[in-house]
Amino acid sequence: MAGNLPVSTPPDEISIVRTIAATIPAGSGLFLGNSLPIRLMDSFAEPGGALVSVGTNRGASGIDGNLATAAGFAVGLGSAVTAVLGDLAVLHDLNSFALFKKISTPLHIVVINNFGGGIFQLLPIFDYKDVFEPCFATPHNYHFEAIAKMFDIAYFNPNSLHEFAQVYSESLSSSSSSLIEIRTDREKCARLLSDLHGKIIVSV
Ligand SMILES: Cc1ncc(C[n+]2csc(CCOP(=O)(O)OP(=O)(O)O)c2C)c(N)n1
Ligand SMILES: [Mg+2]
Repeated sequence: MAGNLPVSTPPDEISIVRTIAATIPAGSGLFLGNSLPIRLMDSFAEPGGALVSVGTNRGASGIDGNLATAAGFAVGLGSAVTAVLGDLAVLHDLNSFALFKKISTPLHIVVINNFGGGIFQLLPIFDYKDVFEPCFATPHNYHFEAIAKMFDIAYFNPNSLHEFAQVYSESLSSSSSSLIEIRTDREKCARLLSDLHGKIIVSV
């Protein structure tokens, strides 16, 4: 599932996308939100997985309209879609959850909630904590359970990679949409990425 990469509890973001890549069924759709989700999937999904249709939307600015696009992607595809999105991208498009009851194909939304913009930790500004947190990470304390309840969507909050794999597989077998929120530690993700990059040996 997560290959030889370190697996932690709560799950790290790399292992989450690798689990999705290893589990998603052939013929379904994979919608990748902007920021880290699309980059982590591109960098770390193991090759040789099921053949799926992949959708994205660069957006007007980037993280806008990702949920609405995932819903349109599912309608166009006519089959179940797994959408992997960051918390800020989901917060930016909350009203689009209203679409999910209106479409006949299920959408399984996996929200990687690292409580802010994790991608910015890959920039040199990360070293300047006083400006980094308020101006770049834009942290928050929001969870998504009440949103799922408001829009009548099944909600899951797995705490380990094992639990996530189980919940995700169960959701895939359901004909209803689901919202799976995984709370992660964005500093840990940044450290993990930096460790992995440090281990890459380029030979020419
Ligand atoms: C509409 C819009 N607002 C702001 C930005 C700037 N921006 C780019 S990535 C990002 C952070 C996204 O956070 P999240 O969706 O939680 O993903 P993460 O970086 O944590 O993976 C922001 C705010 C943008 N691209 N589009
Ligand atoms: Mg985030």
